[in-house]
Amino acid sequence: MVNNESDASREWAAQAYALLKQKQELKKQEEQLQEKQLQEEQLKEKQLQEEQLKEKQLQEEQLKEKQLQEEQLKEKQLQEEVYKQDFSNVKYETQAKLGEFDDEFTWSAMVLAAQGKKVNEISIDEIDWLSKLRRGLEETRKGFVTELLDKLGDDPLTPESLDDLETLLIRADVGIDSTVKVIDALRKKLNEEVLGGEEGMKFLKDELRVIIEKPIKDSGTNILVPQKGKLNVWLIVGVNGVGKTTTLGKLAYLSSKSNYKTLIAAADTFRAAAVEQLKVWGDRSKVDVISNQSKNADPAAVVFDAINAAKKRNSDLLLVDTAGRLQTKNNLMDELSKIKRIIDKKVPDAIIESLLVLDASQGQNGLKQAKSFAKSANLSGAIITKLDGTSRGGVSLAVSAEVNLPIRFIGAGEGIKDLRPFNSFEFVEALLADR
Ligand SMILES: Nc1nc2c(ncn2[C@@H]2O[C@H](COP(=O)(O)OP(=O)(O)OP(=O)(O)O)[C@@H](O)[C@H]2O)c(=O)[nH]1
Ligand SMILES: [Mg+2]
Repeated sequence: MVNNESDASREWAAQAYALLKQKQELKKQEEQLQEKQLQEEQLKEKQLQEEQLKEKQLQEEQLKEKQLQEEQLKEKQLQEEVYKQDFSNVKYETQAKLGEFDDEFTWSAMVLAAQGKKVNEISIDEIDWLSKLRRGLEETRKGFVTELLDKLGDDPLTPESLDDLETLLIRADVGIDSTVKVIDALRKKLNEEVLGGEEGMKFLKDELRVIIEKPIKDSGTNILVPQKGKLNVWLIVGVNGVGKTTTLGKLAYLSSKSNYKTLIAAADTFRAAAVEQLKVWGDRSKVDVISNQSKNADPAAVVFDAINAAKKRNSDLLLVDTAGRLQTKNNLMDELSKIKRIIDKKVPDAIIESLLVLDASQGQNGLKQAKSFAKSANLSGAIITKLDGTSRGGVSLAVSAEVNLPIRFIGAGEGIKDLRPFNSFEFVEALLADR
């Protein structure tokens, strides 16, 4: 082989090698590019899948939300229906009739006589109410007094019968505080003297009365009535369904019948049928209702309008119906304080009463509501409703003892006259009526 030739071949081989190397490099680059593209595609695919998943989840959530809304709407419609039925059926005849000369009449007359009423001062209305109250508290009595009387009999009280009494009082929702107070007082009395069954019962009644009277005495006002010469504003508050609107209707009747110029503010703008329900009560008691029919009306704005109307008409009493349920409990309290601010601003010398309505049939639950409202709503009194047909009338005592709220009115029925100013003597007598 000549040198020249071999030089040329080396040159050729070197070129070939360089070319091959270049090719290999290119291929490698191409492969890397492909790899990169693949990765990018996979990433895109993944992102797409994730987006689709999210979209799907969102759709599902929206569907759920919609179903929930539909259910809520249905529930609301159903409730409105029930309400409509409720208040179209309410008995509102205002003429009480004289019933039979029976046990009920005798008992009612005796209760009135015990309070110093003369024979010619007794009215059919009073007898009617007392009979209703006694009948209403029958269920509470059944689980409590009847058993108590069986246990006590006519024998003198013993420490053991006090233990029984303690259990019975707690079972009747009287509450721990009041029960302990009563039992302690009885125990102390027993240490001093022998107490027969009858005396024991009298002492028990006295003690229950002391408990229930304490917040009333502390308030300095025996019976709550509008003060003449000023605008009195009574806010009717409480959780949903306890009987606020019904109670307000009965109050409107009581007050207009007692010649107070009365006006109603429909500040429950949360529930659609609330205004309509109030207007029915307004018609019955011949009291005007100030309302704002527009959707999402502001309760404070309704109160604003109502105060203007009350000032113009020189009203004595403005009764304000409020919502029992808002989206949250805080909203409810905020709304109440907003209403109060409006009143303070517009009529600084108005006399404001915040009256908590409690459904007696809710027992200890009602007591819890009272405690939580009392903390945030600056209450001045309580109204106990639905004392008819519940076995938990004893809760009235717990409200007095544990929340220190004066009970101002009690309701025992759905009729317009089934609400009266609270009278502790009559209440305790009715609670322990079998003796
Ligand atoms: N048996 C009985 N039923 C009552 C009494 N007070 C109210 N009710 C009934 O309780 C139900 C609810 O009463 P409302 O006055 O609408 O209650 P509310 O607190 O205004 O309810 P919301 O506005 O939904 O918060 C109605 O069916 C009333 O007739 C009562 O003293 N006795
Ligand atoms: Mg209402």
